[in-house]
Parts: sequence; structure tokens; C-alpha cells
Amino acid sequence: METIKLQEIFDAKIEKGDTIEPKDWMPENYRKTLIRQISQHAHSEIVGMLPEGNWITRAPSLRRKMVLLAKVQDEGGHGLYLYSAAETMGISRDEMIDQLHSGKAKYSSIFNYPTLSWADIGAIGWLVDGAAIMNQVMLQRTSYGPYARAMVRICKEESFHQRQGYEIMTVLAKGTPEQKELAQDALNRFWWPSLMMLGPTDKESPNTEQSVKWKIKRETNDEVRQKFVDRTVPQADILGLKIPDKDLKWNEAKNGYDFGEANWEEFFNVVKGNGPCNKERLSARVKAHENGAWVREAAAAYAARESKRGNNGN
Ligand code: FAQ
Repeated sequence: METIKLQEIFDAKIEKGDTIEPKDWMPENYRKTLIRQISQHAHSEIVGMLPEGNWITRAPSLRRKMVLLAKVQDEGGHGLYLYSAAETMGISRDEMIDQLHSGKAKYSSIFNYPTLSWADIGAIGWLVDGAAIMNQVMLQRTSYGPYARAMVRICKEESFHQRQGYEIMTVLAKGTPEQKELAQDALNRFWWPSLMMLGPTDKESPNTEQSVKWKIKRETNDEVRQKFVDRTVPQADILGLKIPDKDLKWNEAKNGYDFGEANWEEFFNVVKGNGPCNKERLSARVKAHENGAWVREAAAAYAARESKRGNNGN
């Protein structure tokens, strides 16, 4: 079929709100944008295991340790669904991993900040998973079918993650003065990076306009950020903790909070690779990949042997 006709069919599907499926024709830039976003998302889940993994051996009780282990494993699972969703667009897992390891592909800025105390694990669940959900709920309706379907399960799990983080914060905030101080300190350090992880302001975001037209994104970065602030401020009030923003103020007219400007210079610096933990995170990933080479080789050898025997695993 002619490209013009194919483009018309694609446009009509987007307009109607139908999903685009792997075998459907799609414009090359739609494919590229999705590969970029989904692979960045997958890398974020996998790199995101590191700051929390740092606390598995030091969780304050067996129960906390089991919950944290389960959460970190969930993040690994999210990475795998997302790599699979990206593969349906014609990129291989190896290519995506190479892009991450060579610094060509990005992963979320938020995971380049250190986890200094146990309270940081609470703050990550509450704020980082909380911000991730705000963004990901809309992605359940993203126009690319495999991505939208992967997001449904991911959102269910992220919502449990957010609650476990908030529960850690509740225990600390209602605990001894020292525990409350730890909780406040974690909030102070994670608040602004959590706002920034939702992406640059709409004015500075080169991809938002087109992604909204293609219904890849259903809301802009600033819209999601506003929702996140409106949802989170009352939660901080319940904890008796103070959001570190002197410009934060309820605005009756807009039925939402006004809030201060994040440090965007810091954001772009972290995205460029100069955050507090970028080098550490990337080298941990590269090392894990190299150490896992024998597992991949064994799995490939097993699959080759089984297919030679005519056993396709069914
Ligand atoms: N970090 O034009 P836009 C999680 C880049 S999952 C680094 O606005 P877009 C779960 C962007 O790629 C967290 N880079 O881009 C968890 C673009 O680069 P380019 C991850 C960023 O794509 C919790 C450039 O800046 N979630 O947390 C960031 O339209 C706890 C211009 O930006 C997702 O990935 C950033 N924060 O909107 C796991 C959700 N923001 O063009 C473990 C899916 C932007 O140079 C523990 N992704 N950039 O290649 C999205 O919704 C979008 O990609 C946005 C950015 C909203 C993140």
C-alpha cells in the first residue's frame, strides 16, 4: 500500500483512540520515539534496583527485608516487560543494553542520587514510586498496544510500592525525634529530584508536543507534576513533615498548589552524566552484565540443544 494511505490509516487509529500494534504500519519517528521512551523506561527500572538494593542487607527487620526484596524484584520484572515491549518495535535487547552501557541511552535522573539512610527507602517508595505512578497511570492508555498492556500490571505493583514507602515514612515520622528527623531529611533530599524526574518543563521539553499528538503521552510533564504535588502535599501534612519549598501555597482559583521552580541546571547536569552517583550506577550495571555472561551463554546453549532435538518447550 502507498505510504500516504498507510499514514491515513495510522492517523485514523490514533484519532479514534485505537492501539497501534507491532505489525501495523507506523511512521518512523513514532517508532523511534517509542523505542527511546520505552527503553529509557526499562533501563530506569533496572538501574532503579541499585539504590534500594543497597539497603536489602541493612533493612531494620526481617519483615522490612522481605518487603524490600520483593519490591526490588518487581522492578526487575518491570524492566523485563518493558524490554520485551520495546523489542516488538524491532530493536534487540543486546542493542538496548549496549546503548545503556555506552551512555547513549538515558535512564531516569532520580536514580543518580544516593540512599544515605533507611528513611530514604521510605522516601523512594512514597515519592519516587508516587511520581512514577502519576506518570504511568496515563501510560496505560498510551497508543502503542504492548506498552499500554505492560503498564497495567506495572501500575498495580507500583501502587503497592508507594504504599510500602509511605508506611515506612509513617512509622518514622510518628517515632522518636531522631526517627522523625531522618524522615524529614529524606524528604528534603528527595523532594526536588522527584519533581524533576517527571521531565523538563513543557517549554523545555522537545518531545512532548508530538508525543501528545500521537497519544504516546496523554498528559504533559507539567500537568503530571502538578497532579503529583497536589496529591503529595496533604500526605506530608498527615505525616507532620514539611515540604522543602518556601513557595508552596494553596491556590484556590486553580484548585491546586503553586510551587517553586526546581533547579533545572542540576537536572540537565545529572542527565548528562554528572550526578552524584551516575558513574557508580553505570559501572555496577556493566559489572552485573559481565558477571552474568555465563548465564546467558548457558541459556542460549540449552535453547539451541532443545531446538535441535525438536523440543520447542511446549
Ligand atoms: N531522566 O522531551 P522530554 C520508576 C530526557 S520508572 C533522564 O520531556 P519525554 C519506577 C528525555 O529522554 C522512572 N532523562 O522527553 C521505579 C529527552 O531525551 P532526548 C522512569 C530524562 O520522553 C521506582 C529529554 O530529556 N519512568 O521510577 C528525564 O517526552 C523506584 C527531553 O525530555 C519513565 O521512564 C529524566 N527524568 O518525557 C523503579 C516513564 N526526563 O530527547 C525503581 C516513561 C526527560 O535527548 C525504584 N517515560 N529526560 O533523548 C516518560 O513518560 C517520558 O519519557 C518522560 C520524559 C516524562 C520521563
